[in-house]
Amino acid sequence: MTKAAIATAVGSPLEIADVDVADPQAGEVRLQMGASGVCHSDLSVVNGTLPIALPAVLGHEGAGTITAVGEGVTGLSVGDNVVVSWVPQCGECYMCQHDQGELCEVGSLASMSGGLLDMTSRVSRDGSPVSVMAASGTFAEEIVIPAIGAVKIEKDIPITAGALIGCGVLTGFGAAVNTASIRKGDTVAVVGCGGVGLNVIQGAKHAGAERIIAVDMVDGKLSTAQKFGATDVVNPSTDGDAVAKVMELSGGRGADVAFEVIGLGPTIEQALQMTRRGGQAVIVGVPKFDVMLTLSPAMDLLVNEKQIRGCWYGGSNVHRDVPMLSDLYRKGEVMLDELMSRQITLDQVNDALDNMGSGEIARSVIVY
Ligand code: PAD
Ligand code: ZN
Repeated sequence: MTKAAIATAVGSPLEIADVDVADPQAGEVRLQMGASGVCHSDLSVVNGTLPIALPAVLGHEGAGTITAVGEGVTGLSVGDNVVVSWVPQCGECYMCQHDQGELCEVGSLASMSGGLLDMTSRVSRDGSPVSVMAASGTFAEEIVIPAIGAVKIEKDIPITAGALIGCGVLTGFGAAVNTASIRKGDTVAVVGCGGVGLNVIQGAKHAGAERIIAVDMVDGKLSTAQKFGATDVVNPSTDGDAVAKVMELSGGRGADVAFEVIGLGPTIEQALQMTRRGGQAVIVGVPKFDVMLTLSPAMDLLVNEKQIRGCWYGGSNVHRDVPMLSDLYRKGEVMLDELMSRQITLDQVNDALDNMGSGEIARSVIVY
């Protein structure tokens, strides 16, 4: 028996329950979870923004230790610490071969299926199957995942830091470093400075951005943003219109790159409006699936030659980027411990979801 946090219906708190986790099949590994961050995408399942098959074990940002390996698994052994990739990446399909591992043809199907690569889950409760979020379901003491979704990290990386790499860091840092084309000296705007947005900020700094304008409705988030590299802050609830403020701070031209890291139609449009002519708007936040945008192809895309880029999982090749981020952490060039505002137990996960918006919390991290 394994304790897990299960979403049973949209709008209901997660149930903490005992589940059975079957042995790993061929190409799978079993993990004793070490830690799991609580990401806004988990909340998006609970509030219905992100539809997945329920009941499901939530959680997709985690790291743990391998306790069993299935048949045919190579390169991973019992005792290894691994980061869980919420898009398993095979390295061999068309997308992986074209440096778009985040869209892996094998892994992304699994990731949306509620199961593993064969689209079935290893988790059951009282004999009935329970789905897992994003081919993982890290809100559980033990999980089974595809081996191609397990990325080994060295033992000097704290397991909590490894967990945070798994979603927020890969996504945010990758949005700035992989998806956007930030040039040295650029001005960027980051709309939404939660767990993912803070990583966009540190990624933009790493990529050479000179001015980083952080936009958020909560002052506490903005002071954290400054610690991660924001040079200017805008709180639209007290400072006025975010677009006007960013225009003013960028000499009337707009940001070279503007990131939306919330997942709302109006703020995505704001990000596009605050992007300079010829610049890029990078959309990271995940809105409801029926949200549509208003934009003028003639003005926005042609006359003003703006680019809109979607960013899934930070455009990350996890097998390349997890070791790269671990190295940067070792060298003190990426902040991971500072992202963890508080450590909680699995039983406190509903509380963490409720407190997501609070100014003090960048990330709550479940430690098992
Ligand atoms: P979070 O809740 O920690 O942060 C969201 C931030 O936005 C908070 O600081 C809010 O205060 C702020 N905010 C909310 N409304 C506004 C507003 N109108 N104007 C300005 N600021 C506002 O979330 P997170 O950082 O964990 O996730 C952010 C989004 O990124 C969310 O939509 C999540 O689902 C998405 C995500 N996308 C991917 C991907 O692959 N694209 C991966 C992981 C998460
Ligand atoms: Zn996430």
